[in-house]
Amino acid sequence: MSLQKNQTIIGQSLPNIPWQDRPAGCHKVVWRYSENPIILRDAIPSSNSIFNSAVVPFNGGFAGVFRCDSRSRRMQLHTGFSKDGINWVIENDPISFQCDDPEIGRFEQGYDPRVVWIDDRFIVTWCNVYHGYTIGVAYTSDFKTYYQMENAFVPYNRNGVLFPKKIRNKYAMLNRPSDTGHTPFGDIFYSESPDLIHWGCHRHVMSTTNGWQSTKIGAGPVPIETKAGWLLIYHGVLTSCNGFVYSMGAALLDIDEPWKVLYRTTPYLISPQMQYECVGDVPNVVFPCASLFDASTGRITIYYGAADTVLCLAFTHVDELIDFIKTNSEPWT
Ligand code: BMA
Repeated sequence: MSLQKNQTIIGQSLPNIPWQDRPAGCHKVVWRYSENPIILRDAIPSSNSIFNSAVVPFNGGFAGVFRCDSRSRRMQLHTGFSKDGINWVIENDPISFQCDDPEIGRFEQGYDPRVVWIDDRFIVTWCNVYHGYTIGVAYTSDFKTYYQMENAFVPYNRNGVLFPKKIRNKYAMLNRPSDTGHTPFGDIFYSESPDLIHWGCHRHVMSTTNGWQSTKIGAGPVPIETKAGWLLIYHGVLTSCNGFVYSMGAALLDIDEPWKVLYRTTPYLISPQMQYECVGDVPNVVFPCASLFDASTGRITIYYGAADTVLCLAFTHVDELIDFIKTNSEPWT
């Protein structure tokens, strides 16, 4: 892999991105960290499991919002900090959101967070329980105090993922209309908002297709702006005779009108094959919720939950991934 000056990603440099080169003999476009998992299920005293989580560069190191299911199996969000993006200190107490409206601020459960820097603050979105699953929205500047805003949609909705900048002068969010339970369907939609409160102008983005993405799909990490379009890493689900199987794929979306899909992978990038992905509280789950990138070298590091139990890392290079998406985008035959 080349570490020469790269200009494909439109964004910041991150020279201290957590990174491991592709192992000798590996030909995969996305490869796993050899020391996976990076966070074990009982990393804090209160946790049953720590998995689908979101990280961002912060103060020369990294900060994140972590999904920690407690030992009473309540789904909660916790803050974490790290110097290197690999070794994390996660706070034992869950995030306590400040909210002007007690009706909205009465936290029941929350899971699958995403975090993005937009304009002047970090915005957190997550799957929030409010008479059913919907998308919670909050902001913070220091990962100490979090201010909760209105839920983006009425239930049921999951996988709310903001773009890192306004599109058509509006905040833009990918999301996945859903249902009460272990939803056996789901396409990705795009919605816009002038103020992060009122959402509309909904557009259909992608449907399920075949194989690993035949049951439902959902946006993963915050999309990365590139010269080839928005790079979206997403999860897809297959229903096997043994239950759901969650894998990871990627797509390129039009920069100006991101509901237009330019290319998407027919094969998966990672499917559950390692023991820590196949064995856990929910077997056979690879669920990406965050990525870091270093624009000057094109390196991308993906954070994904494995088997609803632990947190893992995988790596790729933007040019190789874009090339892979473009050349593996043919319809299933
Ligand atoms: C989805 C979400 C994810 C989870 C996955 C597999 O519906 O709840 O948090 O990883 O199911 O259980």
